[in-house]
Amino acid sequence: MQRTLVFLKPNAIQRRLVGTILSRFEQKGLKLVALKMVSVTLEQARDLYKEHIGKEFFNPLLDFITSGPVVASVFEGLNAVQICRNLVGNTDPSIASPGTIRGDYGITVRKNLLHASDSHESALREIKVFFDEEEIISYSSCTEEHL
Ligand code: IDP
Ligand code: MG
Repeated sequence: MQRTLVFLKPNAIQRRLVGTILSRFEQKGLKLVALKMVSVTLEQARDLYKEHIGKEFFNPLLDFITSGPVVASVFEGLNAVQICRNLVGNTDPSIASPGTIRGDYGITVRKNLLHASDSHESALREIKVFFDEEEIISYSSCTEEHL
């Protein structure tokens, strides 16, 4: 089983889309194993997005991510990283396919609603930015035999 970080950006919370967005991952069949609402520190934001240090959108991105509460979650399942990226859609919501979360609810790249890890390695690193190991809950779910 693979785990991935799904992180709802401040505008998803402001727009009251938390339940709507998290339900996409649940309905697909992924298992929620960690969840919390937090105010992201500048250090955490920098750590999460360190691959983008130096790009012109880096500082505005940090300003946005630290502008209000966010919701951080970990979903688990076979191929969870790729499945979540598929559900999230293109980075630019204006070209993301309808049916994806960004395609259905977003307009601009900066305010594209959420983050999902882009590889197994990124997921291992990014989950640690927000969660201690004991905050991630292992449990069996009665739906597993039906997926
Ligand atoms: P991803 O979120 O689809 O993985 P990345 O290329 O990793 O996309 O970029 C990280 C985040 O940085 C994006 O989700 C978006 O919020 C922001 N971003 C990326 N490219 C641009 C841009 O060209 N202008 C403004 N913000 C951008
Ligand atoms: Mg990325």
